[in-house]
Amino acid sequence: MTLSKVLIIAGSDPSGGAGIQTDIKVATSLGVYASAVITSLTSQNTVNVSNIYNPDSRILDSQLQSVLQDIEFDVIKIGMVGSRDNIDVILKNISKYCKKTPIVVDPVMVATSNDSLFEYEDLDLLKAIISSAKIVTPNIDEAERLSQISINSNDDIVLAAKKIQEIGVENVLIKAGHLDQGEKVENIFLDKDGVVNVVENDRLDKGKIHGTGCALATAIACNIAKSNDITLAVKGANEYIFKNIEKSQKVGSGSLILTHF
Ligand code: PXL
Repeated sequence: MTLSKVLIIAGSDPSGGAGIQTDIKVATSLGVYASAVITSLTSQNTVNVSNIYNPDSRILDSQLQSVLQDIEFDVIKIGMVGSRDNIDVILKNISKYCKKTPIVVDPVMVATSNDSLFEYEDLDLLKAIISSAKIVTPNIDEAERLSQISINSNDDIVLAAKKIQEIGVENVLIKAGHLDQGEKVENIFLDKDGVVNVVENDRLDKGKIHGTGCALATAIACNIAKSNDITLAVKGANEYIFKNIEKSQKVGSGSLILTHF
């Protein structure tokens, strides 16, 4: 059997609930080989983010060159980018080494704890990465920033998804978990043919869970690596996260985390 391989480009969450640590757990539990290049080092736990350190982007550049010159990836997942210089470096390496590789972008802006992980003045550069992606997976706040549409209803979500698609990305999944408190969580998936799908699951009353956005985007990436059917990839990833939310645990005094087992 051929081995599917994902390159994860994301920030580090040393508590292990989000970021690159979670991404590797998701890929491993889905049977996909994970390489991982770190954009940013956060100091955080399940309560908050207390510090962010972005290493010199030349380190990111040389790490990306090292892995991309050697390994042919089936898919790339991009999460927290860290800095403007990092975005430039990511764009340069993608256009040099992986023009045809499907890319999943989770446009990380704010942590579960509400701490900021992104400088909004870099939005235009982030859009340049999104324009080359197969799918982008914003939550409601990120979708509002990317579309400049204020979202108060499911109709607004569809409008925002269409506006985000105009950036150039093929597919848009807007995670609607926080929009209302109905019995179902209804995520809106706009595919490249303009079809709007509702990807739903029962709402679980678990409280705050850290890292679900990172895990969902990585699960989508892994499913793309294995089959390349984007709709099945999104639905399968949604189910994976739902099952893991049911089993979520407390490891510290703040948010719950997904264990992936
Ligand atoms: O869930 C967003 C996210 C992404 N990347 C890193 C994070 C977080 C949230 O805390 O720490 C590194």
